[in-house]
Amino acid sequence: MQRVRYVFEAKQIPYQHVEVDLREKAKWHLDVNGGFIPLLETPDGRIVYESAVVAEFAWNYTDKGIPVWPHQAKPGDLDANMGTAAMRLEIVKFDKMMNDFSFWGALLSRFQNEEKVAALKAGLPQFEEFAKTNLNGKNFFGGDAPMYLDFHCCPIFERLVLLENSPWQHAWDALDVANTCPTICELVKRWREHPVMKPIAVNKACNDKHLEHWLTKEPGVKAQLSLDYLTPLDA
Ligand SMILES: N[C@@H](CCC(=O)N[C@@H](CS)C(=O)NCC(=O)O)C(=O)O
Repeated sequence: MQRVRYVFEAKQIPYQHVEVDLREKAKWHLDVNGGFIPLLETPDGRIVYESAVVAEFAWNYTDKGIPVWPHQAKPGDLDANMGTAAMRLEIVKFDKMMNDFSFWGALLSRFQNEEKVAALKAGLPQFEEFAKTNLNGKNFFGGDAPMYLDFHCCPIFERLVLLENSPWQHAWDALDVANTCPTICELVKRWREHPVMKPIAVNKACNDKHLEHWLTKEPGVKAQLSLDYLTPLDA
């Protein structure tokens, strides 16, 4: 969800950001895609969903903003196109690691399933190595500016880093994120401070409320994102 917002900002596409309460899904939303976000609706009412599809829509829609793939800055250039292909392969590698090390499984267990947490903890050095290799001494995977590999990975890394001083501090401690993933922590800091991301970066207070609410659920039951998290912050 967050990934799509970051890409829309980076491509300077004007959009209306609409928050929905996933605890009280509207019928139209359930009918469209079972009530999942993100979802993009054009002014004339056409809808696409699935974050990967909506992100692809954004980078194809306009040349404005940040070029998110190496070839976009240099169409027809062999090296630049190979750069895009290499970046796509890194995304495949990252997704495989997410799967192999049970990232979502551990998160959905609120980092309380010992087996899943252990699997993720064992994989974290590989995520760190992945980050180091792809940064290659630069600020972002894309070099001086973020590119799609950053958009793909940083929203995930952000979830890890936001565990610090959160209601899920147990996860931050169990995974030993600070010591195992210093490169990732630094990358997330730069990402959240980047002028394009900063205004829309995940709000830590809202995220904490979500994590806190999640702890009130039965184990294995996911807390739905709610507008309640926003209300006290606006007040
Ligand atoms: N594959 C979908 C997954 C989207 C997804 O799971 N979104 C969550 C919020 S981050 C959601 O809508 N959850 C509602 C639900 O679980 O009913 C995508 O990438 O767009």
